[in-house]
Amino acid sequence: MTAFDPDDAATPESGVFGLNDSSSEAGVRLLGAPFDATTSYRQGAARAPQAILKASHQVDLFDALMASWPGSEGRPWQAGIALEIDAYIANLNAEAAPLARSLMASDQQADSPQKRAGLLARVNEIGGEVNGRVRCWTAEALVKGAVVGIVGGDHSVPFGAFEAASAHHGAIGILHFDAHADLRPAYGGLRWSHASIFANVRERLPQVEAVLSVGLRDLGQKEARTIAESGGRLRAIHSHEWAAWRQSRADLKALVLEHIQSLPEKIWISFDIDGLDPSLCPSTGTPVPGGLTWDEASLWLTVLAESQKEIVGFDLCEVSPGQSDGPEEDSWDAMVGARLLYRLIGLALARRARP
Ligand SMILES: [Mn+2]
Repeated sequence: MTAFDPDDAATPESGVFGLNDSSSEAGVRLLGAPFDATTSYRQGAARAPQAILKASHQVDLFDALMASWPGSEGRPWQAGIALEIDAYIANLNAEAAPLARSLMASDQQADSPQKRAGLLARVNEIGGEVNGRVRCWTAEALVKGAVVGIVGGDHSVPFGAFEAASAHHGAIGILHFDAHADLRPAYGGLRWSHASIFANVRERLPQVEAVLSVGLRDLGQKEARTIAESGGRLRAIHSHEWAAWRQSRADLKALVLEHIQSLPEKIWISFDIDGLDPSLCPSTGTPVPGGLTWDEASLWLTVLAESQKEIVGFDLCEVSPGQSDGPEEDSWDAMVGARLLYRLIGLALARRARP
């Protein structure tokens, strides 16, 4: 058998990034959570883990940007990377998605309150079950010393990972890229909605000492007030503020560093792909104009890599391969997602917990 050549083309049957690492040996463990029942506009994120797996075969395993990061050699694949797509969560999604659809589509006057309450209770129960699966998986991977990442799914899925990471590490901060603040309590009655994940963090996870949300540009009035009244626990860099810095030719790197330095020493990165410009994620569930360019997102990751912060894990959510994505068709959204995923992995490896 010949040695693995990272410059070779990936074989179609190979694992994520063309590797064939088993979960038990891989230094980096990824959980694919194919769940998008709580998306409020268009679905598709449940197909992201599979689409990103396929697109990852096109990613070059050497990354010159990452080669310049301290603690990284630009070759994250050497640590071993394994992606496990949770079939049980896929089954939960198959049950919950039509229930959530009918809740959102139904005529609130025509449907009996009992019927709605029953549907809602079941969808909320399933959301709780997804959280439990993700929490247990993450806790186990952390105990084994692996670098952990969650591949959504919609932005409801990483809540269990936040729980596990904060239980394992104590105080953490979350660096959150998103067009949305996700601070709506029980959006549409859905307690574990993708629009509610940081409302749930705020209420239920006191160990999360700070959340910095970057790229916000679609925000409810109450969400803005929640941020303003959080006493600095919730922070935001709105897309228009970022654009103003960009236009004024401010030193973006210095501004990014200043914000990162103000976060706790241990950081989880929660990346909703719609934080990026929609040209990079045209099929995502709730696209909004504005946002970060690819190179600006890479600047954030570079400053983090150069900082002294520890990255305790990450998630990548709301990538949607799009409606037209047939088995033969490649997805641009998934291609962007796979490349971002590789950089998140490289960052977490460079800034991982030191024993
Ligand atoms: Mn979003």
